Amino acid sequence: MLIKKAEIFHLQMPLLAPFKTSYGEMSIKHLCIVKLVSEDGIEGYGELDAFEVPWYTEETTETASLIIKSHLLPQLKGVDLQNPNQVNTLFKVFRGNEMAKAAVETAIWDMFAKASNQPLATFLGGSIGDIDVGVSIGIQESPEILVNVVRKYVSEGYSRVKLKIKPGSDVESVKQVRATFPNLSLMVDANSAYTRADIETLKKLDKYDLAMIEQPFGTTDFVDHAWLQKQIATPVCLDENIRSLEDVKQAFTLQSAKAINLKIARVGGLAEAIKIAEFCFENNMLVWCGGMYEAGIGRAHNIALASRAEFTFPGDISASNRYFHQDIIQDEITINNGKIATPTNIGIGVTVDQPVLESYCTKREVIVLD
Ligand code: OSB
Ligand code: MG
Repeated sequence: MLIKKAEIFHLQMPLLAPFKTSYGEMSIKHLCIVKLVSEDGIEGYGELDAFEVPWYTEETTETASLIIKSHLLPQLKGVDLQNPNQVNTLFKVFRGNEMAKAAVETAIWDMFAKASNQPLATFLGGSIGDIDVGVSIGIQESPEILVNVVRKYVSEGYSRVKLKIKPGSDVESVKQVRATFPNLSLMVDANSAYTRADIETLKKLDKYDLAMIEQPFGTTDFVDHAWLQKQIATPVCLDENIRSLEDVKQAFTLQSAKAINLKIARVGGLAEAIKIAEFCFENNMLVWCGGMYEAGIGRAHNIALASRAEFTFPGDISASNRYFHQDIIQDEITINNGKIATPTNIGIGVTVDQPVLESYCTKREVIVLD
């Protein structure tokens, strides 16, 4: 498969409600849609899920789109791809920039799935059926407001709830949510807001039967996370730390975590994500699909990945109506009994709504590879 043309759509999509984490608040999601076209006219779509501000990882929408244009697309010029796994290897000559790599690599998986006339889910080794999904809830003004927000999502059918926490907005919130929903599958995500000095708070959180505590400590730390995991029964889950299979092996060997939040964008694409899922499964680490406030293309890639058998814990994958007034795909993704159905059409299985895409578009670039 020879890639002949790329289009990058730069989008700004206002969120229905601002999302607050220990890093700060986001009210507009900046993203890019990467459309690739092969010599034979096959089209593939990928989503660049960096953010406007580099607080989650170093990349931003702007830096990543520059890397795509200046380095990743030129690397594909004249290469007759035989297999989508080749892309990960071709991009390994460039360090980091995982989100930029994933945006292009996922589009190529879409093209290969279409070329083989299969839905992406089965092409990736998953299956057509229903996947379990949960919701990630930002930091709220008070525990009482939080309880009401949780109630709304539980009534919509989400089968697991993740609460964002930070120092000062943690134990009391969890206590009240747990008291109101004694049987809810509940977890917390600190986005790296704690240190060893907070051990007493973390031990208090350990008492609320949480499914896991995500990324309490530093984004490159494996040692302190291992120190914490020895003292609490709640599984530690790593998110920001995990950029490759090597990072997962490090976490496993040092016993820094029992669970991995796997995001396609954070590990440079689907080939690396599948290797990580396989490693976790073989080594009894829980692996589940994380989210990046994706629009419809990124969500479709997540659904396809999460349809693999390793994914037994509900992913941070939401319905179309969760983040935006209107999504960029024609297909409506809905939650039924805590589940989302895998699309059955070939490739990512969803269709871009071009007028809606253009309504969010602030810049469009066309790159011809010849
Ligand atoms: O830490 O998992 C995270 C969103 C943006 C950046 C980081 C994270 C998140 C989420 C939201 O938790 C997950 C989602 O609903 O897409
Ligand atoms: Mg997280």
